[in-house]
Amino acid sequence: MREVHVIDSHTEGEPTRLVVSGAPEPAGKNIAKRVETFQQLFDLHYRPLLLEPRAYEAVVGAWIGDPTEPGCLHDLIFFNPAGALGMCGHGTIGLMATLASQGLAPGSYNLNTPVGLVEATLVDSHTVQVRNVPAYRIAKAIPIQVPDYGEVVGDVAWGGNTFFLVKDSPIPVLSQNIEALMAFTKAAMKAVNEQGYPAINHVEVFGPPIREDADSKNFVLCPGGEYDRSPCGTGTSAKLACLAADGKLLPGEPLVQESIVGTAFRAWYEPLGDQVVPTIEGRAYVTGHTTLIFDDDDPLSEGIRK
Ligand code: PYC
Repeated sequence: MREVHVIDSHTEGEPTRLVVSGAPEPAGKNIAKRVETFQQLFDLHYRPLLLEPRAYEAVVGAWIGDPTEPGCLHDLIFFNPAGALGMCGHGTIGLMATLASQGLAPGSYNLNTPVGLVEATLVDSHTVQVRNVPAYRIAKAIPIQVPDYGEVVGDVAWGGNTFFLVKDSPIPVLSQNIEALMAFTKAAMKAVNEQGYPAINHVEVFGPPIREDADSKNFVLCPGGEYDRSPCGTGTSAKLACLAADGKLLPGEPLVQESIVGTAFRAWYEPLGDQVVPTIEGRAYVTGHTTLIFDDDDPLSEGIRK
């Protein structure tokens, strides 16, 4: 029997599961090597932590280890049921709030992720600002033919993961439309991957906000086939890059991005040549300390595979 200890949190509604002990360490002398080892361990040791019956597919996992870069608090690998992620904004906020609950003092800390260093500032025990890796637009207003929906136009941008940001959603971005938004964004993901952009692993659509303090409401489809309950930190970073490239948002000007469940991130950017350095602010709360049990006799110890 194996036991894995995790601490769960949610960031503006989106869950993060931090692995505390019981899973083998992804060894490596740098973060790229660690990701290679992680991919070998993923199917047996990390994927089951996110699947039913021990979790559900919206959960994002976080592994932390000793830093292989000087000046960093930790090496950090995020993963969802499809594999390792480049970066995860809500997950970084969840991680920092979890570490705060374990005694980490307010302040700024560097974290070494597979896509570069990010700086996370613990403002108080729940509020975290993440200064992300530089974000940039890759392509503007590309037309994609989406079966059953027709032509859809969107930007392609990097914000720590690669996003297709759809301009006019054929489905209104409202919580009562989640099923229809799932169907549309899955079709758009398949179409955009097949029509020249295989690296895109998130699709983001926008609509008018419902909250009075927000500028926009979004819905984000993630690689595991689930949607982000938070406004998505890397997706908000990709959006900042597009707004900056279009001259629609000035450096330092705040953007309040509402999520599909009505929570929000505040975000702004600093210019860096033709890229931007985004900062995302949100709140996270610890929801549980759990010991997951993997009984040798359990036919579902690897989780329910779809
Ligand atoms: O907040 O960057 C994010 C994120 C990516 C996938 C789920 N959340």
